[in-house]
Parts: sequence; structure tokens; C-alpha cells
Amino acid sequence: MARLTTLIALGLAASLAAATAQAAEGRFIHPADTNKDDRISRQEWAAYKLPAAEFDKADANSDGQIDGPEFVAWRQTQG
Ligand SMILES: [Ca+2]
Ligand SMILES: [Ca+2]
Repeated sequence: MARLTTLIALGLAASLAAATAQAAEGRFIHPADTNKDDRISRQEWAAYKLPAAEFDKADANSDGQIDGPEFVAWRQTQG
């Protein structure tokens, strides 16, 4: 019985981890995003002391906001 409980607990932990990963992918959570709209505006970027010249590089679609995929892509260029 104890073994079955352990197996159930492991299964729950695995599905919780999967749900968390999915949430992290769908939502953009970064401390620079102070108004929590899941995107970093130019003002938020500057307030977070990120290099102003990098904003335009990070904003791949030039909509004035850095969304999750744009930020991740930019970070990957930063080494
Ligand atoms: Ca924001
Ligand atoms: Ca953008």
C-alpha cells in the first residue's frame, strides 16, 4: 500500500511539473515587466537598467514591446 501511495505521489508530481512548464511557456514573467502585461515596454526596459540600444535589437517585430519569445531570443544573443 505504501508503494502504491508513492507511485501516486510521483505521478502527481510529474503532472504538476508539466503544468508548471506549460504555464511558464505561455506566460511571460520577468521582473522588468512591472505592469504584468507579459511584455516589456521601452519604459520598463529602461527602468530595469537594460541597455537602451538593445531594445530595438530585442524587439524583433518592432511593435515597441518585448514579448516572451523576443526576450528569450535576445537573451540567447547575449552569451
Ligand atoms: Ca509590461
Ligand atoms: Ca515586439
